[in-house]
Amino acid sequence: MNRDAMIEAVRSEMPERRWNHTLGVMETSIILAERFGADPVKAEQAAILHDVAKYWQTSRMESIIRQEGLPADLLEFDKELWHAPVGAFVAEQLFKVTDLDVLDAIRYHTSGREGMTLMDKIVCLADYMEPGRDFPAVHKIREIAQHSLEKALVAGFDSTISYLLQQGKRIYPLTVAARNDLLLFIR
Ligand code: DGI
Ligand code: FE
Ligand code: FE
Ligand code: FE
Repeated sequence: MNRDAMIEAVRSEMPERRWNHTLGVMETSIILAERFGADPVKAEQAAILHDVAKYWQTSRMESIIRQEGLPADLLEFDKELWHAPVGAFVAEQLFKVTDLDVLDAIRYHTSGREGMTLMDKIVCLADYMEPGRDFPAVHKIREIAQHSLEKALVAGFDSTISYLLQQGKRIYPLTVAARNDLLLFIR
């Protein structure tokens, strides 16, 4: 599917506010790809698709997770995590994306993972710091991202983990693994 058709198809899956967020992630992913030496075309494609399943019904996401053999442990954690692996499935099956860098960047954009690729890092960080985002740590994250992708991502995961702790929620192990691994990377 070409870029314009993909944009229209994804846009129709979400309210305007979420589409504006996606536009922000596209713009920021391109900037970060250029800054840190990744392919901006791939980064933009992952950004376009990253939240494609965000507004799918929980039951629809759950069916895909079960039927398609996506990690079943997700079902025991916050539903907010589900749209990322489901989105990668949709990108592959419906949008016919074959590039593993793009698919994995979608799959891990929420949780992160141990051994994040450059593309994983770019899309995950762009999702945290796109211009429409406004949470206490975002200014600091944008500043750190001027020089370090990994340090900025740690700051992002720190803010998510703090929030989850405050809410008394469970933390998905991949998020802890992602943060631990990034801390080794920057030491
Ligand atoms: O889809 P977006 O809103 O653009 O952002 P996202 O895909 O990064 O989703 C973030 C939400 O997921 C955020 O509200 C926190 C929630 N969440 C719940 N459990 C976890 C989690 N995020 C991470 N990284 N790890 C968790 O265990
Ligand atoms: Fe998301
Ligand atoms: Fe995120
Ligand atoms: Fe997002």
